[in-house]
Amino acid sequence: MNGHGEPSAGLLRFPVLSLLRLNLAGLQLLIMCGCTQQPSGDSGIGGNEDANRDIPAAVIAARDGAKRGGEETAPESPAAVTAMPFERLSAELVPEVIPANGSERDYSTILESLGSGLAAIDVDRDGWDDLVIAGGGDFGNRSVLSRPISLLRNRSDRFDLIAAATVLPETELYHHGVSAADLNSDGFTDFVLCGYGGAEVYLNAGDGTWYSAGRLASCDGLWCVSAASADFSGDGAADIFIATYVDWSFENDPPCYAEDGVTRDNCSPRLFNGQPDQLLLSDGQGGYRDAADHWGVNSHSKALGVVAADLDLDGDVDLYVGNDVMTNHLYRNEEGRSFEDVTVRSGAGVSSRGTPDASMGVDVCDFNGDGRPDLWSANFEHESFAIYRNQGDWLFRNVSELTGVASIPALYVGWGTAFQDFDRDGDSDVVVANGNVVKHPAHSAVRQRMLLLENQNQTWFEETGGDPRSPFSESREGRGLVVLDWNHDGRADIGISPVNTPVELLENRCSGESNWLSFRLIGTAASRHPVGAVVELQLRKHSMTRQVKGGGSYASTSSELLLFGIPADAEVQRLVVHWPGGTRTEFPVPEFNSILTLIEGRATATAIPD
Ligand SMILES: [Ca+2]
Ligand SMILES: [Ca+2]
Ligand SMILES: [Ca+2]
Ligand SMILES: [Ca+2]
Repeated sequence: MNGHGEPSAGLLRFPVLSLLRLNLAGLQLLIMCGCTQQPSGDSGIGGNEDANRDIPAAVIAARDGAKRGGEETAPESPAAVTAMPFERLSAELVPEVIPANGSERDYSTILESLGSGLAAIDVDRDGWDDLVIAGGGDFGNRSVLSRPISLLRNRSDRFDLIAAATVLPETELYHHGVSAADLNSDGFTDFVLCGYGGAEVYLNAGDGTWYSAGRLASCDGLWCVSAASADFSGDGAADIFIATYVDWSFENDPPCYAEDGVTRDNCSPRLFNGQPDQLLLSDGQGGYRDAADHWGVNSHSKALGVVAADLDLDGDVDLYVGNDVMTNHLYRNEEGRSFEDVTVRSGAGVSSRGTPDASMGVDVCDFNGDGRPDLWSANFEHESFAIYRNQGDWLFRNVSELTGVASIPALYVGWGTAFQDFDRDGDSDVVVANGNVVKHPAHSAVRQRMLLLENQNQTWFEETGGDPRSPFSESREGRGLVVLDWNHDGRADIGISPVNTPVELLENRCSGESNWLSFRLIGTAASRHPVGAVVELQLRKHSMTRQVKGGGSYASTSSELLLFGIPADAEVQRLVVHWPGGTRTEFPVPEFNSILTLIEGRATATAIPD
């Protein structure tokens, strides 16, 4: 603790403060390159006034406000940017899988409002990310039923639908979340299935099949939605945090109505009590110890999304939990012994008005390139999506207005979401899948379009939709969302699992001269899937960082690969990984446009074959 100043440099695993000495004045924008305007990477940070010529005036205003150090003022919206070209893969390439919620049974329960997610998992380690898709659920006679999980195997040029019964045991859960992680550190990715009434662990047998390791006992009877796995205790074994929702059941199912007062509709979570979130600490032998009470994360909140990452870069993994209609929670890991609830003093729990938002999907990313991980929350209609800039020392400033995020029309109910540099200009953009929670909304649509917000100069987010040919212009009941590079072209693609319509793979077709690097990290002293590890690419005048995260999005898990877009004129001078626990490994600078495995303590990187 050192007051409200900068974090103690001695605690940090890499020199954030040096990264903070960024002068945003020099970010240049080059010509249109097929996706959007491309700022230069390496010449960009620290430049001259000529560089201002092509920068939208509003961005300069925001930047100059920040430079003055006085009260920042929100810039006006810059001119519209070119939509990024994404194409939905055809049904020939992505066989039909339809997650469902049972809404056609007309029970109109709140259970129907959540939908379900998916995970990008390389199930058999052939190098290609596959898709594990939650099936959702159905209703019997005032009873809750499961639907099967689906697997789409990536054959490098198409996906094949694998019959679920041939690769994994059936679940009895009406389920939402697929939270992927290597839970037993054998190199093959496992997952936790979160559902109404519990959470079930599926372990990967290593041959493309899974077996059930049973339900997590402490979650029995709870409505589990999302999970995040990471080594919270620092003993090398992957632990699990489970986000739980409310106490609805058919015995606690008050009738709710649409605005006309007559038509039945799904109830609001405000009518129900929140349930206690769960923390399971691994004993390294396949067993788990309930630690939610002792670690101080047993909040009876109405949690939907969770992301685990090292937010203060001190070597342990912290937690951000998105709660519906309640304050979000931010937990600081106290050296692997417990969590401290720093929500109130951090400012990361509420809107810019100080009110709780209805948060669904959450993510972490250093959007402004200062080296510190920032927070993102996709919220409800009549609220703003929220971006919280990490100021250091566990202070997070809500900069939704300052970054243009608050300018997005407040019509959207946001769920699955992820940061990623989709246009490979060196900064992280953000995508959100949207859809309503009720069947008869009064002021907005049931089906909603997705939002792709392009990061401009690490200062401002501009919505890039609007092209009627884009899959982003189509409306869906959006829920689950993952990012993966399905075809290894270095362009980050998007997988989505809407409610009651087919899963889609949106392929990124951005063109341009930029380069890319993609990394899979393997811990040795740190846990094998090293959540909290930071890859740092040092360019001539600044660094780019990406962190391995646990959980994130909504009920979904994106690819474990960290994909960097690298502007065409950028030159990578060093590649350093900062591992959880505080060690670092420097690797030789790799050839551009490759996928590499980086192992803690080894000096060489290994190419992942394609
Ligand atoms: Ca495993
Ligand atoms: Ca930490
Ligand atoms: Ca970008
Ligand atoms: Ca791609």
